[in-house]
Amino acid sequence: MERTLVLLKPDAVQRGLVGQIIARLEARGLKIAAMKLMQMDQALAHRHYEAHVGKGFFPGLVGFITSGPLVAMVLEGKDAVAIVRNTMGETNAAKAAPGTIRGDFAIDIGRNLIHGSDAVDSAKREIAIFFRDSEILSYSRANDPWILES
Ligand code: IDP
Ligand code: MG
Repeated sequence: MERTLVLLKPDAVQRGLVGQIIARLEARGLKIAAMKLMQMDQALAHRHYEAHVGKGFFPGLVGFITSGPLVAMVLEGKDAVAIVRNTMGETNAAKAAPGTIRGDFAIDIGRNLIHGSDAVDSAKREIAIFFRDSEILSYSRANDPWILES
């Protein structure tokens, strides 16, 4: 089953939105395969956001993402990467559709609450940055057949 990395960024923790955001992702049918509260340091931030090194917003992004605790999760499900992305909404929270996490809870591109991997390959790379294999659990839930046909 497909897996993706989700980060509930420091603004989500500070604003007390962690529970509401996880509730939306769980309600969608995604399964929590791994989860922890942690604080990113500079090295981890550079590794995770390596595609953005050198961009104008990069120093601000690193300052923000390392500024306090965040929740890191691996979510699992059919098309988990795309499902998380469309549940999150657009990167620029000001343009995110109502009904999405960013569209309902955020207004600024630099305070957009949540990260979700943008492709299966990047999900694999990002999950390995945050979690050891032994921290990622495979299990079935009693209601799985009511969420996925197969
Ligand atoms: P994503 O989080 O929707 O995948 P990316 O383009 O990968 O968006 O950018 C990573 C993060 O960098 C964004 O979530 C946002 O926090 C920040 N970011 C991206 N573009 C800008 C910008 O133009 N100004 C400020 N922050 C930005
Ligand atoms: Mg991205």
